[in-house]
Formats: sequence, C-alpha cells, structure tokens
Amino acid sequence: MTQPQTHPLWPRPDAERYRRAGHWSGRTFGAHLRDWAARHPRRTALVDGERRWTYADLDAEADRLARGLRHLGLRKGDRVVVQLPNRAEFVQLWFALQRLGAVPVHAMPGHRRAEIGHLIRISGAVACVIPDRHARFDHRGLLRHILTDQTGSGPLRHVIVLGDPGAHRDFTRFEDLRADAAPLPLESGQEDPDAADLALLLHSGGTTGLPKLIPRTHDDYAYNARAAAEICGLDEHSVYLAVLPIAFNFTFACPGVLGTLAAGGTVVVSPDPSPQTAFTLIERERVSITSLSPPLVPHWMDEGARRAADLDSLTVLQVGGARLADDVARRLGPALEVTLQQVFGMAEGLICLTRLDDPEDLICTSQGRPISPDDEVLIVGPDGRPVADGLPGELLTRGPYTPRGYYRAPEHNRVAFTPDGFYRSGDLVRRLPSGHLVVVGRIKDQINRGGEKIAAPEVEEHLLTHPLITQAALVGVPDETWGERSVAFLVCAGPAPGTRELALFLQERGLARYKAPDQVVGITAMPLTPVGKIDKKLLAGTLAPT
Ligand code: OOB
Repeated sequence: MTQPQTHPLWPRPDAERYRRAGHWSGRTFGAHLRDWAARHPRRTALVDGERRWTYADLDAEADRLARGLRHLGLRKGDRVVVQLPNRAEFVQLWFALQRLGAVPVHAMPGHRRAEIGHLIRISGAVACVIPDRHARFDHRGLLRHILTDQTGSGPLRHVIVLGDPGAHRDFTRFEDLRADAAPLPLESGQEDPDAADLALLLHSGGTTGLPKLIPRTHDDYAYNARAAAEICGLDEHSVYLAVLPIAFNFTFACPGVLGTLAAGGTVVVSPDPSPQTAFTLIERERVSITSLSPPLVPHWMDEGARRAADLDSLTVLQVGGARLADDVARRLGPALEVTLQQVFGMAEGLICLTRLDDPEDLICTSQGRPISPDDEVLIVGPDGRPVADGLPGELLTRGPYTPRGYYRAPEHNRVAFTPDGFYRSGDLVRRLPSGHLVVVGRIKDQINRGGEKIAAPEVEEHLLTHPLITQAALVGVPDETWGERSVAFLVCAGPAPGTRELALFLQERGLARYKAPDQVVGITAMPLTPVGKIDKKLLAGTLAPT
C-alpha cells in the first residue's frame, strides 16, 4: 500500500485468502480496460446521446486523458474530486485516473459547497473536476467560492471544467486535456499502480458527524463489480442504462458501469432519471438492465401504463438504496414485465442481491443475500452478541470488498468497526433461513430520504448556527413519496423559522438541497431519554402515522 493509511484495509492473512480464492485478480483497472479492449475492440462500450465509443475508443480515450492529466502535473496517489453528471466523460476520466494511479473521489451532482469543500479537505485532493452548469446550477461559482474560502482548500491546485470554464482563467478546460500533449510514458514500471493500491474513495452516508471516506482498492472493487455481474447474468449482449447518478456505488459497480464493461456489454448513460427519457433510451439501445431508487418506481410504473413503450429488451430491474415497500415490489414485476432484483448495499462494501431465480415471494419481501461466499454477516443485539436466528439485530459485516476502516479516520474507526474488523452498519436486519436479509430499521442517526442519506448531526450543526435556534433535532418519519422525510424539531428564541426560510438559510451555508428539512416543528423543550440524550423516537412518534 503506497498511500498513507492509518488503518490496514485488510490484514495480510485475509488478503491472502481472498487472493487464493480468486476474488482478487491482481489486475488494476487500467490493465482491465486494456484486456477488455484487446478482447473485443470493436464492441460498443459506451453510449451518450448520439456519441458512441467502442472498447478500443474508450481505451485510447483513457490514455489521451491520462496524458493530459499527467501533463497538468497529476501523479500516482493524487486524489481528484470528481463531480460530473451522467456523461460519458465520467467513465473516460475515471479510467484515465486509474491509468495514472490517481484516485477519483466520487461526489454527487447534488453536492454543494459544504459537501464538496469537505470532500476536498478530507481527501487532500489536488484537483476537482466539475461540469460548467448542471441542473440550472453553476458549479464554477461553487469552486471559486471554495478556493477563496477562509477555511482553505488545502493542496487543491486544479479545477477542470467539462464545458465552458467561463471567466475563470485559471480553470482548465476538460477538452484541453485531450489535446495531443507530449507523449509522456504511461507505463513506466516504478510508478505503475498496483492492484492492492487505493483505486477510489467513496463517501459514507454519515452517521456520526460529517461523512467519512471509504478507501476501495482495484482488487476489491473489481471483485465487487464482477461478482454482482455474474449474479445478474451479464454478458457481452448486456446493455446497462445508468439512470441514477453514475458516481453512486450502486450505479457504478453493483454491477452497473464496471460490471457491464467487465462482461463486455454496453453502458448507456441517461441524462436524467425520468421514465420519459429512460424509456426512449431503452427502446433505442435495447437496454437489458437498469437500476432505480424506490421513489422512482411509481413514476416508471405510471409511465409504463400510459405509454405503449417497447420495453421487451429490459429483463432485469434493480431497485435499492432504500427500503422498497413489499406491495410496490409485488406490482413492479408484472407492471413492467421485468424481473425485479432488490439491492441492499453500502459504500462501505457489502452488497446483497436477490437472485433472478429466487421465488417471487422472496424477491418481493427480502433485500437479498450477500454476493460473495466470503462475506461474513453477524446480526447482533444491543449487547453486541449474536441474536437468535430470525430475530432482528444490527448487521455487522466483513469480507473481501468491505475494507476494515475509513480513510484516515482512526478515531472514528474505533467506533464504526469492531476490534476484529467487522463494519457496524447501523442497519437493523433479520435473516431468513435462505440467508436473505430483511431490512427492518436502523439504529444510526441518519435519514434515508428515498436513497439519499442525510446525517442528522451534520444538518443539526448547521441549524444551530441560525440566530433563533437554540436546540435542533432532525428526525426521519415515514413518507408516502420518499419512504422517509426529514423533520426538524426546533427549540427557538421566538417563532420557529418556516421550511422555506430554513431551506434558504441552509442553501446559503452551502448545504445540498436534499438535506433541507421537509418539515419544521417548533417545540418548547427537547424530550430526553433517561441517559439525557434527545429522545428522537418519541419525537418521530408524535408525527408518524400509526
Ligand atoms: C447504497 O449505499 P449508501 O452507502 O448510499 O447507503 C448505505 C445504506 C445502508 O446501510 C442502508 O441503511 C441503506 O443505505 N440501504 C437500504 C437498502 N439499500 C441501502 N435500506 C433498505 N433497503 C435497501 N434495499 O445505498 C447502495 C450501495 C450499493 C448498492 C445499492 C445501494
């Protein structure tokens, strides 16, 4: 491991075991792309609107961009925050960074100054790649703000803009990276990345304080994608449509973009998640598999009923990121004439999938079972001891693609991982005799708003900077549309601010829009538990439907 790590990602005996089992192939992503391009150079790898790339094209594009990045001064081990929407350039850049041994830090399109600044700081990124504008938001202004911010942007040296850098002369135009830079050697021996190296950093949903980074290696992440692809039966005829943000672990590697490419299939990127856009792409590109979050499902079913779309090619529809209601699950398959696959995963590693040939009932009522025979799952009670079979408890896990610690966060790791390396997921699950897990709740201080995770303490900290707010508790309550919505219970010196006012306030503070409370409730005092913590269960109970 060449990156400074304060926690080994895997102890040596386990790493050797995963290698011996064939899970870890010892190939880097840069090498994988070379292999795929050699195997089927003329097959279509990537489609974005009218633009198409074969595997040979993608391989060449990755080299060209890698040279441009190297020319800019990027080196092996450098971290690069990537905030790009669903565009082919995300994939090209990602492989270019892999070729250099540089490390993409996946950011979401909805992230704003607070999140991007945080990712830049905790990763120590030297570069950030953004679109000029996306979804009516100017990302260049955001980066300018970060660069001039008092808290500093650390070693950040480059802002690379897909599109027009505008008046920001010190920003680099993405297209200029492709210019025929001096042919710098890419494979030079010493500097070559190793499969055990850090390949990318994902961000956690955050449960205590601010989100952490999850270090993923070439070995483990490639296995993640390949194992998921095998279970989904992907092959060179598969066509995957990236509907959810491409930077999301689900879309990118479960099996998503990477799993499809590893199988020799075609990845199509959808510029937005609407069924209108997606159905057109499914018809045109003969898409065979895609993935959604639960809030999108009713829209897709409605559109399916309304429009005589030819969705014949679509055989597998994955749904995950948040709990899919059993009754919706039952209607989905027949409505769109697809096989539903439930996906329960986490950026920290563990992925559970229902199998395509599982009995209907299991597919509709469980969140799947782990993808690797070497995934270890413990379900424990509050005392940390395994519960009796079938009873709910907290899910702990370790395995060949679940690193044993967050990136440079030794203190946090002592809490988030057991001494023997199990990740404490904070999810409450029960295990069925088949090994499938049913997600029944959560003990982490997080709200899952239709798949978008909101760390309550992070938002509360921002709320407390409001001049009128003296105490704040952000709580999730059941919601028809989102599965869960966020409610801010506030103790204020005066009338509580309204939702709109609070949304504007948080926006000014640079927080992503989805983190603004959906509802505000003014209270006179916070109810406390016997140990003096805010009683969030009680607060939620005052609103939740019975
Ligand atoms: C995925 O990853 P993250 O890191 O955004 O969120 C992980 C958390 C889980 O710990 C769990 O609390 C929740 O999201 N979750 C689900 C779920 N899938 C994820 N809760 C209930 N039912 C499900 N099906 O969300 C993610 C990563 C890879 C694949 C799919 C989802």
